[in-house]
Amino acid sequence: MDPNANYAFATRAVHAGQSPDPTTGAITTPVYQTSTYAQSSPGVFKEPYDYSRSANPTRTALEANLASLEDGRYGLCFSSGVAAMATVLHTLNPGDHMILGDDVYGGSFRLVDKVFAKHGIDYTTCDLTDADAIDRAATDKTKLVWFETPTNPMLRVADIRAVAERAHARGITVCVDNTFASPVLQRPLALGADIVCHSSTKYIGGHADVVGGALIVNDDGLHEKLRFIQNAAGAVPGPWDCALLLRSTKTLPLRVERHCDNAEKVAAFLEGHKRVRGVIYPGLESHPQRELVRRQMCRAGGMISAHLQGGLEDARKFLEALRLFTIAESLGGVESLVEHPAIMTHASVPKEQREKLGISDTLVRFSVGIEDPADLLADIERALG
Ligand code: P1T
Repeated sequence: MDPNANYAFATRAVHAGQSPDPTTGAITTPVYQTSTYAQSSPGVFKEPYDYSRSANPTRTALEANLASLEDGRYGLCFSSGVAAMATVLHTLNPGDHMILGDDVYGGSFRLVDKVFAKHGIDYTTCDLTDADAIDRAATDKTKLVWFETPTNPMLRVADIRAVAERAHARGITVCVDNTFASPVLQRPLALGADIVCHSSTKYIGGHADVVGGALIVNDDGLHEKLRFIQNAAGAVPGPWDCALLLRSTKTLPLRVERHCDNAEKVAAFLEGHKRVRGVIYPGLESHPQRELVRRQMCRAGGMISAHLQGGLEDARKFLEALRLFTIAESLGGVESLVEHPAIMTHASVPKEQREKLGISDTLVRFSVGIEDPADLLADIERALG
């Protein structure tokens, strides 16, 4: 790969961060299964490799690859998505305040509410589909705004550029969790965000076999701070997981296109079904931020939420009756999954907050895989029946 060429996304997905191994010419980046590295004299080593918590060549390749896909300068990889988030939160000091999107993954909310709040980080949750909410929630102590778009599980969409403008006017750092969109569909750094976060467990990994996280930034100072915490707090991924993720990113654009194709069909089918009360999918004309979705995302992604008719028992029966969609937490893999946010992924969000957001007993969330769409539709049709 020519380091000076301006390659397109799909080319960078295959090649960025990776070149034939200098010792053997191996095409695939080796799994550097080592915890440490020989030093020729104390403190003399092949920079930056002195110890694998600080740096490992397989991780270096993945970090460069993800940075390239997010149009960023620096990538940092972690052992999970919440470990990546914790690293950002560690940049805050006791007494600081943060704004948290009101609809985020339950585990992200729990990390702020149950772990960092205890260490003196104050927070306010906000519906950031209205960027002016920043002006209402910010105080002179606010240092960070953290949000997802599209959100988990209500698939609401925030205007990244507008939020970043409001936040930057007050000197607030902006972090976008881009897990649901993936860098194929949306690049938050180009829209003004300072940090992009991923649970690489999801679309980036794509095969339900790795738990991982990533941060991508452009700013040198921010990168240094996060790199310091990555090493000091130590939530790093092992080289095998990095190798699996490097394999996965090569097919990321192909997979995400197919997830979108299939989700469009499933959403349209659900929207026309009498047993479904409402469908939330950013690609439907009925989505309240459809115009913004067109502006900000290439396509609408593979996630769908739907309110079913009836009550909790009807939702439970539907989920149990599905045969291709497996009931499981997580998303973004090649296989279709389905889950019940109120009982599963968002159980740690207080009931009143869930009700306010619309995470009811009849809400189900689909992660549409890359199977044949006719089989997926037949499965849903039969289970609804
Ligand atoms: O599970 P982990 O890799 O730690 O990632 C946490 C996380 C962060 N951000 C978003 C938007 C997420 O959806 C998640 C994890 N979510 C699920 C497991 C789920 O089923 O929603």
